[in-house]
Amino acid sequence: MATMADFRTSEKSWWCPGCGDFGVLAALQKALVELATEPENVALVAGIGCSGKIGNYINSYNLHVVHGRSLPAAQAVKLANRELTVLAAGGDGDGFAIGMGHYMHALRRNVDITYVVMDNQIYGLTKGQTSPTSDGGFHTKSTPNGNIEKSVNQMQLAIASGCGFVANGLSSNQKQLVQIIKQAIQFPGFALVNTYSPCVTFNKVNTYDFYKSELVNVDEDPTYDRHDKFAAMKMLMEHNELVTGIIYEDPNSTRYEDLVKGFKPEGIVNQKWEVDDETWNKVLAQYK
Ligand SMILES: Cc1ncc(C[n+]2csc(CCOP(=O)(O)OP(=O)(O)O)c2C)c(N)n1
Ligand code: SF4
Ligand SMILES: [Mg+2]
Repeated sequence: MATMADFRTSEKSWWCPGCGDFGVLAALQKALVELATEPENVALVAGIGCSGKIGNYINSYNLHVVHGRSLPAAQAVKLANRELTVLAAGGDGDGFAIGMGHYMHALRRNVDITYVVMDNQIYGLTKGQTSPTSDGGFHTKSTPNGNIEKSVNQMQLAIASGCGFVANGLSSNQKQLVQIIKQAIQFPGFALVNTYSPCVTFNKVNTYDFYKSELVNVDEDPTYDRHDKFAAMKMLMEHNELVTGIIYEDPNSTRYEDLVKGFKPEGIVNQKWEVDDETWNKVLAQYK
């Protein structure tokens, strides 16, 4: 059985000391170990950003794609080989600025992948610009007079768009984040694991201390019903998305894969071709 060491690489880390992404990486590796997953059965598709470098540090299949395109690539990988555990990962800019169009449609499509977002409410890699999840009034190089745009509420958006698993973790709360990621991977359909993953270099407002004092943990509330969509939306709206835990889970999720007529249970890579040479050559001839 694979250990934590099996999921590590020898790549030197790019991340600043104290970056929240270290915690997300460790939780992801631990979740994969605890689920008895082997590195050769995992495919991680990462976008561009400090967060997108996570794929360099996990020993698995790793696709580092163009900015904002982790979701289309990850869905394609899953449809081609459904035996793989497919993860997509990236930052708030990657997912909710340039990648927003793909986010919306992946949510409602419900292919069985897990999307791990490292939300630091800023563009870290490009040295500190306002992102779609930055708070109003936030001062950065790109908004020197304070952010005047409203922020994206990615978890409410996910629920409203039909996503069946919506969770949020804090990168420093390993115990909770490992549990969340494990359940997300086991969920039959698209699972959003948002994380607050502080950028210690460029965001001096949304710090570890800020999140620790502001976050409400639904996992600690025995009266909270994660299957109640209205309660989930209310919770997120009331607390301005500063909520951790498994916020919404659809007990009746049906995967995209299960609805495609004629879609075979085994991945394309393991299917036998049922086309004879003559037919195949005729098809090819059309493209000459
Ligand atoms: C098409 C394209 N546009 C812009 C960029 C520049 N760029 C690289 S990363 C990034 C934003 C990163 O922010 P985020 O996704 O929040 O990741 P973080 O670095 O904060 O983890 C931008 C705008 C790019 N690489 N490609
Ligand atoms: S710049 Fe921010 S997000 Fe990027 S590695 Fe450093 S602390 Fe992390
Ligand atoms: Mg960011």
